[in-house]
Amino acid sequence: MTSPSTEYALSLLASLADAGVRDVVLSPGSRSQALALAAAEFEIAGRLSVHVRIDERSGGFLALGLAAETGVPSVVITTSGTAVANLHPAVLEAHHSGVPMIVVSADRPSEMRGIGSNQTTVQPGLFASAVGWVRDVEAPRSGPVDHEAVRTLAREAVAEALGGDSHGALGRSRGPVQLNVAFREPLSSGEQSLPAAHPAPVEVAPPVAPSALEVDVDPATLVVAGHAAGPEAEAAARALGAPLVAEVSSGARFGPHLVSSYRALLDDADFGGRVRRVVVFGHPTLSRQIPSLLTRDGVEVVVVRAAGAEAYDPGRSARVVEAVEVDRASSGVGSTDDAAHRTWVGRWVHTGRRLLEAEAEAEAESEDAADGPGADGTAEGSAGRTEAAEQAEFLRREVQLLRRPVTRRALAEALWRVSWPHDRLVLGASRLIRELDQIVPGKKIPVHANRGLAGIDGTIATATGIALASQRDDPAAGTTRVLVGDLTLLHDVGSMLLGLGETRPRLQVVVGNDGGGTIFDGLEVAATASPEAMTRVQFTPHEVDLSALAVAYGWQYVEAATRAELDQALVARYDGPVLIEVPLSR
Ligand SMILES: Cc1ncc(C[n+]2csc(CCOP(=O)(O)OP(=O)(O)O)c2C)c(N)n1
Ligand SMILES: [Mg+2]
Repeated sequence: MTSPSTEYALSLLASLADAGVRDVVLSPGSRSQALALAAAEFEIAGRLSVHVRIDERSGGFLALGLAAETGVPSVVITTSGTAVANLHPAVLEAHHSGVPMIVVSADRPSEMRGIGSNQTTVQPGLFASAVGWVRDVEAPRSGPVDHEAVRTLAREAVAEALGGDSHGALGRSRGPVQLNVAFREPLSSGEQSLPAAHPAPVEVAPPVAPSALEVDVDPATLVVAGHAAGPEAEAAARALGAPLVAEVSSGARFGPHLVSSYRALLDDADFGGRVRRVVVFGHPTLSRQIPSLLTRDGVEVVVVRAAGAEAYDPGRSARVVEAVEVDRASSGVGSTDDAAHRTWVGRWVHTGRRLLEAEAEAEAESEDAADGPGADGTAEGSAGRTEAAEQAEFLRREVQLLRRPVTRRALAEALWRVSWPHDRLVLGASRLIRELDQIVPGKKIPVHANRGLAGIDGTIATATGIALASQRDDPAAGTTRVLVGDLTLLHDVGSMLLGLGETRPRLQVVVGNDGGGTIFDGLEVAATASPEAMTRVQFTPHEVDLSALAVAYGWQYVEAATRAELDQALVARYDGPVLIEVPLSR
């Protein structure tokens, strides 16, 4: 005889799978045993992928990464008590970045709540406004389970996570939802008979004609593509004849209107100072120049509603719209091909490019100087040298370059250079994502970053989810590389734990190790505060042996101290995940 708990769990997972769910992440626990054991059976039957993690915090971010890659809500199952609360960081990130996720939290039945029962707290509502939909399901009782009711509930959960209502219309942002399910003893039974599959994926489509704002091509307009803006931003910039400022994780960092070195240009009265209108896509978070431009008097702001709970509107004055449609006809100048528009865009693009080249040259020169006299081959002058001598000199210089220690700039460039559209790049919060944002040229690479709340938590788990989903779903998928600082790695080091039987991701974790959080060295207060205090409470130094961590978790480990070693490490073939440590100076 199967228990009501197991019957219910089987019905729920069958319904979720039928509704389109593909990934279930779970952690061990007693109250949730019926769900976990049922999930294992569905995996054997090939109807769900199951991922097991000991730490729910890792599990939550893994679910986030899986959903970010697939676009399909992932399910994360926990037992009762603090286990549920460990999902909170991932749930918040999913809420703010608009990633669909279904939390299924197992709970005590109502008669055991509020009386100090072991491992029992108030679970419905635990995530407050971060979940758009919460249901508290009474413990299943003996007698046949009402499959139709369970199916309706599961479909509603999936639709709500996808931002739709039960009629399939897109009503609000995608994000996390919570299904709290009580279970009474017996908590499960070993016997499992799976309901037949009736696949009918829930589809949530935007309204047929999204209400679009018509904008004409004047006045002087800039398109800003923040995180996850997508290719629409690039298309809009071209249609408007506007320069495009696209953050590195925007998904819009390409095309003829892309502007390099945008921070310097936005600070310049001749460029940023002339902007009269900004059209924002996605969620910009990486510079102070963008919010400052959007809050300036005399700048009209149009925000195209992005994924995530809140529209980005730093000046609280933006026109928030579903989409923009460019109206060329109503423009006084008639077309974006006219000279005025070509000049406006051309100046931004060319000046940005020149600035970037100048910065790169300045950095190369200062490194040459650091290498000592004669290092750049110019000290003796080249006149009168034989061809052979010149060639030898050239080779010597190349070798010297490759032996140089890795700078943040070199690290950012190397990572961007080796990544291609079939790869995935995941960027942790802090300095290194900003380094890439400042220097890398346009290229169509799928870049992910948890920019909803820009936490340094859960980055390894998120990247693992992206790697696992991409290598399963896309036969041509390449390597997932995640770039993190040392504190970001250490914060989520528990996510390196892959239990026996778990799929090992094709993942390179590249850690720029500068011994602490160097981003805080750039705080204004660092100029006046006591250096000891700054080091102790902000930089937070450590001397963790990262190679030993890799060994402990059964990962491969490579130290890449020079540029040659880094280039090699990034393109080498590994069997499973690898930790690539790049020493950086503070
Ligand atoms: C969960 C969380 N805690 C704290 C912070 C604040 N924070 C931002 S960056 C950072 C330091 C990151 O250091 P590291 O990863 O070594 O990068 P670095 O700046 O040294 O390159 C901290 C603690 C945060 N963003 N998220
Ligand atoms: Mg650091």
